[in-house]
Amino acid sequence: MDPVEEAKKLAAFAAVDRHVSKEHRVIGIGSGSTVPFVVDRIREQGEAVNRGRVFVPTGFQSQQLIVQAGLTLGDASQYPKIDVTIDGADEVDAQLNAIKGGGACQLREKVLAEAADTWIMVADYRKNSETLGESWKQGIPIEVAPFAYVAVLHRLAQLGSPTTAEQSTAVGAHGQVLTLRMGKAKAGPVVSDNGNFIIDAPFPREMMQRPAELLTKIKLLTGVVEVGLFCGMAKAAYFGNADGSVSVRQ
Ligand code: ABF
Repeated sequence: MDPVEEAKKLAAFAAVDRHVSKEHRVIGIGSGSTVPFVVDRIREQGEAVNRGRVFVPTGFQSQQLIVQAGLTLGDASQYPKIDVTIDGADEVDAQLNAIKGGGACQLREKVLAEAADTWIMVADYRKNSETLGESWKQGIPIEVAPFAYVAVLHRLAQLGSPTTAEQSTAVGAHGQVLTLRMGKAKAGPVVSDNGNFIIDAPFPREMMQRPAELLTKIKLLTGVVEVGLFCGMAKAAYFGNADGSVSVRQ
């Protein structure tokens, strides 16, 4: 197996082994390419245990995963309280703050993170950072109401998100600029599972060092539905390493 895939698997297996026990009845399943390993490991706990469980997805991809694994699908509207949710991340810092939403699922991911007694992140070693914005360079994913996207872009620029490559490089934002996320063929914007658009907003390095402050500022902009900054929410993050070990941050 490719070393990065192996690292994802190690993290997912370790997190399930430590945090998903027989008593857990309602389980949140996150999005991304690490989460299939979470579902694999949960299946390995056996049919008898899984028969009494309900699995709540963070989006269409995880819904498919749950169905294909033969597990029972639930909906967030039925389960405001979840025992444990396990999800991926785009980047995690030393204080367990995270950037999420590279897959445009951050709204449902945050609802399931907040609903969970225990919220755990799983990722490969590339996501393990000291400060947010070191390895995830495209900016903070922000879900916005389509009607308001131009107004929100304007307000994000006023907040300090760079709009030119020169400005971006000067503030330590890797030359990335404030962008409305477009689909692969660039024929139109990416649309989330909730019918909204996604803006990717890089910020100066010094603002990224205080993610909770930045989250509050962005969240207050009218038209913003949810921000892909998850601050102070996780009980632990599991990182699979290239040498076959797992690092746990808690
Ligand atoms: C979701 O999937 C996200 O919030 C994040 O964007 C992504 C992580 O994916 P992967 O596990 O593929 O790195 O959890």
